[in-house]
Amino acid sequence: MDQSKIDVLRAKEVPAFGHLIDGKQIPASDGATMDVISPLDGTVLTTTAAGTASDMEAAIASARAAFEDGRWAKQPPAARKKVLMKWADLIEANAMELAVLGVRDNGTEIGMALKAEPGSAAATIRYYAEALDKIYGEIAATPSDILGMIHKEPVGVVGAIIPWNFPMMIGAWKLGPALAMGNSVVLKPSETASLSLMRMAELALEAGLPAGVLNAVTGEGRVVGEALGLSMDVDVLAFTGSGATGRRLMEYAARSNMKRVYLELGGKSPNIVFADAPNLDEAAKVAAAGIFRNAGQVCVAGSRLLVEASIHDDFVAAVTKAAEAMRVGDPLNINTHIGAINSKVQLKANLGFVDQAVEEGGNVVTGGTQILQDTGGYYMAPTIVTEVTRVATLAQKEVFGPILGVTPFETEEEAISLANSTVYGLAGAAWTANLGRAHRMVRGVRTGVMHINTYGGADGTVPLGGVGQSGNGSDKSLHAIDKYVNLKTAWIKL
Ligand code: TXE
Repeated sequence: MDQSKIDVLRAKEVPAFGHLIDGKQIPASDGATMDVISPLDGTVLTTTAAGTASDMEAAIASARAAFEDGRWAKQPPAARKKVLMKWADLIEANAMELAVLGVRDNGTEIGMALKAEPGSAAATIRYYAEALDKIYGEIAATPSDILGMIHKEPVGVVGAIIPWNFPMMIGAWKLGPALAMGNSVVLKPSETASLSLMRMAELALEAGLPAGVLNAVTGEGRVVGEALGLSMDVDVLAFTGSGATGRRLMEYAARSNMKRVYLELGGKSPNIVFADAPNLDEAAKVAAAGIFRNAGQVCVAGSRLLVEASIHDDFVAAVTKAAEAMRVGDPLNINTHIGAINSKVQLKANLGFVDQAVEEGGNVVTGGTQILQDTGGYYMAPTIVTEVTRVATLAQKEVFGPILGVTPFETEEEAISLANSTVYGLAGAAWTANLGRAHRMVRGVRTGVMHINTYGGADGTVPLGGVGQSGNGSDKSLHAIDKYVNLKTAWIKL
């Protein structure tokens, strides 16, 4: 990474963003805008359109019209593939510009942002572009006078509601398979991090995606998000965000057209370290990175450290050392390990979790405070709290910040029972050199992704989906395609 190039990009003025509807950038119908506050220094970066319900309805109508006339869905697979491949190339060609824009908006450290945002988004779009002409229907095992065929058809209009922590990556997880299968999409980016995703959507048009196939509307979740959720003309909602909003989306679906709702709702993922881990030093460093990168604003963050009691004190000391060695600060400095907290609201919530942990008997070993106040931005020291009980708030509620709670265990059974004692089930890890134990942990922990002797890094070839209140349906891999197709049976008498 070239610091001077980043510095040039960070000095650029950011233009005001409008919605993207029917291939055009347009303002909100009532002209209203929202300030975009940069978490780096608390200043106003630019404005976006503060969408109204009627803006959202216009975007949905445009997506519906595009779907019905087949301008995308009826293109030959090879043609759709070409456009999506070109889009991936354009994202890559503009990677640094997109990454810097995104970081100024959401605060992720640039090293991670570059890889996880344009890097991963381009790879995801390319993966589904390459896959789309290899997805076949089926012929059923019927009596000889019947032909039973199973077609995979696009569902129609997909509403994709995206959070602020990795807008481009998570956006691509929905857009890639939805567009590859011929659907139209209406995007609703987060109000606190929309810019890079809006720019990425514009690049899709540049790549040749027909107008109307991808529309994007900014604004408050309770206004434009609700209008998307309640629409009679949206067939699928694909969402990543909080449980509270996920619940609302299910209600919206029930109150409107019973659209399919796929939810990825974060977690309270356990990172379980046994005394027989192959390399405890490595485990400590990875445990720190697994919670503190992107300031803990990661759905799969290893936010609960469960440690075998016999190594508890030494291991906590090693994770603390690793955490204290991580540099917190300006996310656009290439030497920064931990960037900014996305918003003032989120920072306040994090600090509230620390207070509550202390009230509940937790011991703050390091961090626990806001730092770098003189920048005007939102920064927090990586925080480790020990003596966190099974039922403590820190063991039960998703924080989505740089706070690690530590709980000791004595036996494998107790580790599994602790791991499974939340309503969530998104990710997790176990560190052990015992092969049998490793497999027992994979089977025993109720979760979508279980790592062994590592944490994070699972790429686009494998699914990411939650169980319990972490959600349903998977992003990534070929399995994600199922969310964006209908199976249609043709039963033919020969
Ligand atoms: O989430 P919201 P927020 C968790 C994390 C975090 C908490 C709050 O614990 O602390 O959620 O974050 C849109 N109808 N995660 O407030 O509100 C909203 O505009 C339709 C975990 O940012 O769920 C945004 O685009 N849409 C997580 C998106 O929902 C609505 C990532 C997410 O915002 C809406 C982010 C409504 N009524 C937060 N209300 C993960 N799983 O990785 C809001 N939205």
